[in-house]
Amino acid sequence: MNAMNDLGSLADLPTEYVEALASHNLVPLWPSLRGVLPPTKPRPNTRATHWAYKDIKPLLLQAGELTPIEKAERRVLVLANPGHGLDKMQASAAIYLGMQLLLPGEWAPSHRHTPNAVRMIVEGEGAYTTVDGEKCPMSRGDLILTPTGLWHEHGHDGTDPVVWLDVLDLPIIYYLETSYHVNGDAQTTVPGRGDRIYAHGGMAPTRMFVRGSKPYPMLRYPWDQARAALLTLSQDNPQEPSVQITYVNPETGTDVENILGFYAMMLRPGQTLNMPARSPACVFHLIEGQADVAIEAQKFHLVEADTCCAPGYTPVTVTNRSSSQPAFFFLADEAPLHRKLGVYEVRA
Ligand code: GTQ
Repeated sequence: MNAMNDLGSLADLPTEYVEALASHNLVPLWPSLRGVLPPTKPRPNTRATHWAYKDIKPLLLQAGELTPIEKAERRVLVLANPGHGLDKMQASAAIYLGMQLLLPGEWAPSHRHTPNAVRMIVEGEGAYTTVDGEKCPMSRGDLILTPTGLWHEHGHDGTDPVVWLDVLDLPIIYYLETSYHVNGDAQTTVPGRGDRIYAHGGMAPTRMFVRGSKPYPMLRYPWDQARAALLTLSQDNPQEPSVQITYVNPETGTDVENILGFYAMMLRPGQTLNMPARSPACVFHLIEGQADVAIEAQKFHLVEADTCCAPGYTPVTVTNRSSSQPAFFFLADEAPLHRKLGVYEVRA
């Protein structure tokens, strides 16, 4: 016999008893036991959700007219998952997504905070982020890190609006009651760029006695190099269905940040890829091409600059709608966190 017996509910108990418990800050477990430990798999609040760039962009440009940068510090529209409630500003349990606009001549002042962030550049040229004194130019598809505790500010010397996708681990840092920021003065730019030093695969600078003095030696991952790596990977492994790279720390080979993982994925022309159910929630942002993302009963039609998210423990099928051109995604997930916590799972 399966031991899935019905458990008692709160209504089974005398009101005076429940009130007596509450007056001593006590709660009976059994009415909530199945809720906190559901059978066989979690019941995520995270819902499969699609944010179309064509819907975001006009509203973001309107924010540029309505709210000067001085009144916003960061002019961002948050991509909020309705399953968590929009006010929670969460895409998933651990992932925050925001679309940020910087207009020519604007400056988003220097600050640092405990959550880790990355930027995926969506549109526009001429902006830069200065991280830990390193001035990182922003171009479409580039990935720029602002890891925990590092000073960062955004500026724009170009002529057209620049938009990027912010991905932060803010929800989990906030939940842990460890989220705060510090404002600072404009940074002095220091010479030397990690993306130049580590531009040649498999070669890291030799330092006398100590390797790698910086915990985050590379802050900018240019899209042209990621794209070229994917095309080579595809050509050299024609039988391999998954064409994906992980953004790694070039000194250690580990994920670039501690909590969220970041990847670029290519689908060959016409390809359909079945991704197994895994415990982490995952975000898909289409950099180039046109693709469908099917998550359980939902099927999203993505065009360039669109973003969607899938809850964990859910298989996802991605299809390149073009029969002649590859499609390129940027992915973000919670895998590093799940691995560190020992809860990472793949279900065949
Ligand atoms: O650009 O530093 O979307 O601090 C949220 C918080 C962006 C940023 C966000 C931030 C930033």
